Amino acid sequence: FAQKDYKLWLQYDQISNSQMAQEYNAEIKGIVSLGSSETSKIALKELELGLNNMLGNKIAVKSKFEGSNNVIVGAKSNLNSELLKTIQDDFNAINEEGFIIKFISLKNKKQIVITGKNDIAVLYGVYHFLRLLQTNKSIKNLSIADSPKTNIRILNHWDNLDRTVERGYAGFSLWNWQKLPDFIDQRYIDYARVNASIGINGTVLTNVNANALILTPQYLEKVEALANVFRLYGIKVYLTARFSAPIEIGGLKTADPKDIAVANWWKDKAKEIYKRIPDFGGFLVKANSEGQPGPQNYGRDHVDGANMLADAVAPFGGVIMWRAFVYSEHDANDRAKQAYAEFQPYDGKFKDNVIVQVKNGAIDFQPREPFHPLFGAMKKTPIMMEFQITQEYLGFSTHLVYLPKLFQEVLEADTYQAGKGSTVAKVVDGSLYKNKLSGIAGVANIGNDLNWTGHPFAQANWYGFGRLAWDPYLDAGVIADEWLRSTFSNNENFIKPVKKMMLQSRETVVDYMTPLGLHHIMDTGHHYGPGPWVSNLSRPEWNPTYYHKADKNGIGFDRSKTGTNATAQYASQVEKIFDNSETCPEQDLLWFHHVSWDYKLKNGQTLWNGMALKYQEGVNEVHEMQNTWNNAEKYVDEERFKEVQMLLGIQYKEAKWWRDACLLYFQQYSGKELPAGVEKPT
Ligand code: GCW
Repeated sequence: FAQKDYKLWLQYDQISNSQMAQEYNAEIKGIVSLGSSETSKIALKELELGLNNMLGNKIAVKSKFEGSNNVIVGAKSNLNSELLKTIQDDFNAINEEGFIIKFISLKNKKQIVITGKNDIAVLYGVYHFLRLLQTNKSIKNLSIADSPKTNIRILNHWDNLDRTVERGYAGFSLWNWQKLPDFIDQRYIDYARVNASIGINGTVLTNVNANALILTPQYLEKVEALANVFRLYGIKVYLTARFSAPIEIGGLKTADPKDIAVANWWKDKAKEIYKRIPDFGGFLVKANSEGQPGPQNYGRDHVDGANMLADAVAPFGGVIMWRAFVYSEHDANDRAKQAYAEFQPYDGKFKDNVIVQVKNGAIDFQPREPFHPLFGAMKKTPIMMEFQITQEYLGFSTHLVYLPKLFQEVLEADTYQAGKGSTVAKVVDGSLYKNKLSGIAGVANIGNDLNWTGHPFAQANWYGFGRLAWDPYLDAGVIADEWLRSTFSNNENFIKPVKKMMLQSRETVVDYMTPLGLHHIMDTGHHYGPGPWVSNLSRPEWNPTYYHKADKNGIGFDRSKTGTNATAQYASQVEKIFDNSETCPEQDLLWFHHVSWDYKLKNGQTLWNGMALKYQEGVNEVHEMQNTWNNAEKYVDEERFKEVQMLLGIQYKEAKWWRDACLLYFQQYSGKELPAGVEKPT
């Protein structure tokens, strides 16, 4: 029934382009698998499945290299000396997780080798090879050496033990704690497989708003069962550590990180976990943030807390991912400044196996935020990226928004922290300051919905996240192209318009929700739909009015020198640009400046008119998305076509809702008429 939806980007449809089918059939005659591990078997099975389906005939699996044009799959240690000789040098071009795909000549016969330094790397190579076919790329004379640029490529599941998912819009958690450890749902295997196909190598199973129970033996036994499945696909399991766990499940009176009994409790806990899961990845910690317990409850700081946990996992090679998502209602002057103010001074103080996890922007996963000032500003501390794949502030799994565009914008941003070219990508892949640890995390948008992500196009955000975690320099357009071809069709008449729609979709959501640097004006709590008027929440910085600051004079948050001076947290070159409303990119204008309703925009419009026109543009663009999709009907199976069509219908309705609600509300302050071209609210 939901076959197509469920298979995500691993459809392996038969190649319909006859020229390519001919090439592949000529180039691929057999498979020789050299390894014998479980992971090798998985790689072989995948290759058989993919090739048989795509080529439409059964490819011979041989035990020897008989004949030519075999796909020879195996890790370096499995290659015989003759084969190894032909490819030896290529190994210098890859790291531990990298792969080689290469046509070689062996005894005067042409063969295709897929290899790497271990079986997981080979598996990555197999998926890459299959992707080339899925996307109809020529494989003639292939010679590829590719390695992931980051160490930790990880999903953060905000999954609770009762299977609800915080900010999850695709059903319940995949982890069926009640049936684990003995019942291994096929879904766990499929999940691992799909993640391996895009190079994801870690998963945090539990919500950062953590429940300490996960660390009890009853649950660790279940975690172990999942780890046993995921390991074969190169995926390490991590858990969130609730800072007060020593009290809640350990019977101690305190969780003070300087208390010896507390430190020992964590050491014992780590030992217990590693006994079950020798390759356990480590802990992700949200401490002293939004009411979560942390070291500050005991007069200690983030360094004390992180280092104490780091010591516990260090003997086993574990890491601590310590989140910098902190802000306090006691310093409500500017929430955007707080993480930097608190964490930057800790630079150089964390143990080697601590990596600080920073959200892409300083507020919270908005449709657009300028990059977080902490990137590049901690020169002696590895910083990892936290993207949100689930669309908490971007219309849940209901609106079509292609997020790799957002991710790419942030990764390409130049922090100037070590001179021109100090991009965020170079910070997170560790190359800027030569960090040993590097990583990219994505808050997962996955649940037990039949299609995994709720919206069929939200699958592209999972896919794109994985591809960018592997290589933060990839282009969002290339990724969209790959995804569309692997997921739907290689027909150019489909690809061209639908890719264009995807690439535009992020700007579209910005236009109809938060144009020109507006942010956090979603309705409160759930963050769905407009709520710029909300002003009665207990914490001032939770109120949308705190962020837009609309009044008779104008609108926007003055974060320049005349305001909160948040701009000073950036390198001077960036600070200068953001600080002046004339040089500040218009897309961030109201993020950094409070400007009058008559302020002149670059296109000559007044701010009020320009803003109204942007809202209208967003609505128009969604309408265009509907047209594009309707024209794509003949290239798509009925089920997915209808789903997307209905969802776009909702998106259109809600884009208008956003436009009308925001303009009517802001109009009370601007006191101005809507310009020509903007539909009057009904
Ligand atoms: O985005 C906000 C969410 C919270 C979340 C928090 C965080 C897990 O609204 O639901 O809590 O950020 O990232 O810790």
